[in-house]
Amino acid sequence: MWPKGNYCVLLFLLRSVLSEPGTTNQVVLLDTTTVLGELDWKTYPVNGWDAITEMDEQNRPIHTFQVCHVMEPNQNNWLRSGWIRRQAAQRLRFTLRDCNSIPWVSGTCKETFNLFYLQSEEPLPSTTRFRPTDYAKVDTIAADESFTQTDLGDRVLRLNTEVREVGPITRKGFYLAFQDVGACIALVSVKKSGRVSRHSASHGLVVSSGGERACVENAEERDTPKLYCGADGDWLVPLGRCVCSIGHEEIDGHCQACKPGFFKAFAGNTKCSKCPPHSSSHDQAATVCHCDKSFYRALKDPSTMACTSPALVGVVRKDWATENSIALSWEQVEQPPADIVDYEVKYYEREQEQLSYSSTRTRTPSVVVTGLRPSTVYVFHVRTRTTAGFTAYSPNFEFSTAAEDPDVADQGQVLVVVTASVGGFSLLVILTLFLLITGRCQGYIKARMKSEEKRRTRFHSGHVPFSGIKTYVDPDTYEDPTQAVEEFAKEIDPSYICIERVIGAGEFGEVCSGRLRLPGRMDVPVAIKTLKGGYSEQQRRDFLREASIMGQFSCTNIIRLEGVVTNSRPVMIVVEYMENGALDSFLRTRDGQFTVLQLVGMLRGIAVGMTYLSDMGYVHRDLAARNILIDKSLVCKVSDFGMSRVLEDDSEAAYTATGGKIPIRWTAPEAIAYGKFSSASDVWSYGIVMWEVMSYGERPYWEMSNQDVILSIEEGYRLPAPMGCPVTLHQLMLHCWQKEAGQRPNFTDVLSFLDKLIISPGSLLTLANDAQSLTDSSEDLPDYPLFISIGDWLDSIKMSQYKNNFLAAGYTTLDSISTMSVDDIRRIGICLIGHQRRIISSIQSLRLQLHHIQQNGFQV
Ligand code: ACK
Repeated sequence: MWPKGNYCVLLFLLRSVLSEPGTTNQVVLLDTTTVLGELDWKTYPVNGWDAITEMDEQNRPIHTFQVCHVMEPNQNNWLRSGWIRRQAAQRLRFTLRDCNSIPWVSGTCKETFNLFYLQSEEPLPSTTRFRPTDYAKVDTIAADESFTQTDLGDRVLRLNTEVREVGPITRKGFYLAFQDVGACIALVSVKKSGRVSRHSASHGLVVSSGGERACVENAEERDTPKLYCGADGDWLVPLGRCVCSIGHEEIDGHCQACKPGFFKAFAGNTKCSKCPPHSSSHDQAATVCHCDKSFYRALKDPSTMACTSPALVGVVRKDWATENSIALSWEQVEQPPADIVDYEVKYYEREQEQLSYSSTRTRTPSVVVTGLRPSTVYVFHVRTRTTAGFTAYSPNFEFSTAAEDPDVADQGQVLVVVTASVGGFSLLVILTLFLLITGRCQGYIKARMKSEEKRRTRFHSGHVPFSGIKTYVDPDTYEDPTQAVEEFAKEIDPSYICIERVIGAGEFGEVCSGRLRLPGRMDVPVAIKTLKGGYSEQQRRDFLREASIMGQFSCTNIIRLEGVVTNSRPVMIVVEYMENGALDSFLRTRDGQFTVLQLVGMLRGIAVGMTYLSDMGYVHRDLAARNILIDKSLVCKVSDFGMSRVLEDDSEAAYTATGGKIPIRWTAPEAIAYGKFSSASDVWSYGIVMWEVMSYGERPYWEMSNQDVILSIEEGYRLPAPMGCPVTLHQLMLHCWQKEAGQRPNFTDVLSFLDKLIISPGSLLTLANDAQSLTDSSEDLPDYPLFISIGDWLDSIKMSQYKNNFLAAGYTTLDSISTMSVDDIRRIGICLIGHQRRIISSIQSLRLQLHHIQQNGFQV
């Protein structure tokens, strides 16, 4: 139970309402304000959610359920409803306390909860065991608005309303289950809405006369009927809507012409945009801004793009090509209007039609582009960066790579053959996939580069061209950061983005899921990060900074940027959608459900992404499982780039003595002490991510304080192997946690080590010795004063139900349990693997703390 007045409580009121067909009457089926007895709701574990009766603002009693375990990490508390007869839709109303308003819970507090359901023909017998895996996820629910204590202090219930459709329900009824993973939520009611009622939505911009409906002047009809839920929980079906035509924007229900100096190139509910630099519009209702004299825009450039001074580049020639690379050169301009800084070469596979492109920079008018596919036509275009800005792109030039040379054995193929003989078919498939994936991260595979180089010498001895490996360009080096966004991120017309639902909350605004519908392309599921209103210019820059970083990367294990919306409100960053969300919470809800090989596969993906980043010269600084996203095929991708400089967004980041904000548990000692961030410090963090993955999302160093973590690391302690972790993986972790940065492996080493493990999975069979594996050279534990009892300890880790198991087996003191192994834990009758894991982790933490106390004395 938490101190009164410090947290919001969770109020739960079940009120079921049925909409009668064709009417707006609602029939109250169940109202907890009138129910005196217990509701048929169950909690798992028993001490997760509490049933409590509260008074509402009119002093009426409400049966409530409460949960707010925001101080402890790794929450997994379930609340299951009674059996609900089948209906069409469920409506949820709740309040959600924001984590920012609870300062000491950084890292543990969440702002979402998960909604699940289970279908059945009839209510399940009361003896049925609750198994989370039986339940299908409906959604992660996040608040549109979160409230602080002050908001709640006035006793007026301010509510968020969320509507979710459950199903399709094919059985007679279902249960709802609410999974709390560490939030402070107040659910106030759940309603059932039974029927779909059809309304024709009048969406503004509509005139009616004699029953006829039409769009206002300069508006046009969009016949994309879309199902959405109205505020009363019923389904509304708009029959069409009107949007302002090109050159017009909506003002007070009318479509008015864009003013001179502004333009609007697409029909839609967006505002007219200011003309891009070096262009202007002199008339009203401009659909495009024309380039000023002596400035040009390439034919295919979008109308949102600035006009630039004339292209400085003439013809681009192909000097030579191998199966994986193409060498290009072009004429240096004789009299550039400003000093040339460098050239940018953009390229993509012709068949891909610019779905994704890569780019590279060179200071000389030549380049060797590597990492290409054999017998493939690529489209290249080049532009020059001068001290006065970029020129326009050259026209497109198409060149093909050479056909594959059958004499030169491909290393990847050799590897696959070896794998097939070693590990059988499934491993072959896994490895082949890995190799394919790896091959798609252009410009970084060292092995390929070597054989590539050999061939290059054969074709072109004596010439030492620019390497062609992309390097990361820090957006902060741009005088005008908007230029970096323009350069690295595609502007998307907001009418192509269909936002479907809120999936979470970021530092700058909500994160939503939706679809990107580019004309002539298949729909792409996307995640949309929004910048909430009222932002300052600095916040807008910080927000978009992430896009200008992400847009430079092209690797299967790095989250892909689809584009940005900067010319209208809200400002958005659109990225690929990752069905399973953040890796840490995903693993926490799937405790013990993957094979070691699957976990290693996840780690390998992260290592591929990090190898790519380090080869690009990019240091992440905040590598942690919470910043890895995982998709439905369990492919892991590195994300969260915006905060590589300032870690304001990361709830784990703490202020250091030097004023920086650092996620202590994940950060290498030299980075904490002197701010010395490097790829080697990223490798340290990678070791921590390995530990998080192998322990299914356990919190590194458990409940130790940041200060104790720093001291323990300084004294040479390292995290012990998680339960069930192969000893080889723990050794790799320890290698990543070498005190001297120079002695740590680099990401290429990590990757090849993991590959070796995958090729010979036998090496994964030897498990580290569970509770005994502290990595210092320590010795027998001394006699400790007993600070707390076994009961207190079990309460603190929410395992109170096992008190009797410990006592009956003779474990009465803390030091008596400190040497227990997982076998001991099983022997005293603790069978659930998640519980064994939690207890063993805590014992390891205790050992670490006890040892620390032995060395430093006990400080109150
Ligand atoms: O664990 P989650 O569901 O995964 O909750 C967080 C939330 O948004 C706030 O960051 C989710 N999220 C962020 N980016 C994506 C993405 N590209 N695809 C799917 N979910 C995402 C994240």
